[in-house]
Amino acid sequence: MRQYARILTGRIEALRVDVVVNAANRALAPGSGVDGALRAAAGPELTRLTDTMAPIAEGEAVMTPGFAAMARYIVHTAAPIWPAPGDRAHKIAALERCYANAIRLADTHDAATIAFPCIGTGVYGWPKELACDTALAACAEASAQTRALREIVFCCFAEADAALYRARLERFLET
Ligand code: AR6
Repeated sequence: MRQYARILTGRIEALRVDVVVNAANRALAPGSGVDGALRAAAGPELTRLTDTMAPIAEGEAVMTPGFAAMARYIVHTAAPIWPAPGDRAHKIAALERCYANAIRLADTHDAATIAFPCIGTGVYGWPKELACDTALAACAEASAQTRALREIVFCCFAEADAALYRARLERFLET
């Protein structure tokens, strides 16, 4: 995945990429964090459309246009809520599907670049290390089967999150 991965610190709604991924909820209802920022950037047409697409399953990914946002498309996916009751392995598998399904969907729309936030690590309460390991493993596996995709951006809100991704990506590539 070395040729694919770029780690940066910043706001995901400011990135000019083919696809940005939204850390949504299953109801695709307007929220805070990444979701609030992307909806503000895209404008009201986005929520009018997502209202017709909900609900989605945990780990499912659905695509909309970016509307007024910088990105061409927005992929909406919902992580499990980490502190909610439920099996740990099932939650990890669902977070893996968030990444894998987003990559597959982007690739089938000929996207060359996709940007992910640290899905699940805000309102949904995932431990950052576990969420990072899950993201990297899922993206490495899914990106081995893509046709159009050239770059995966891990867009971290905080510099500490970017440092975590950099350290883990290095270790991940050594194994
Ligand atoms: N750009 C990049 N990263 C951001 C931004 C931004 N503009 N804003 C926050 N982050 P969250 P979740 C980081 O809560 O945990 C919403 O209300 C943030 O610091 O956006 O999957 C939805 O509607 C954190 O590291 O997503 C759902 O109900 C990461 O992005 C629920 O929250 C994810 O934080 C989803 O929770």
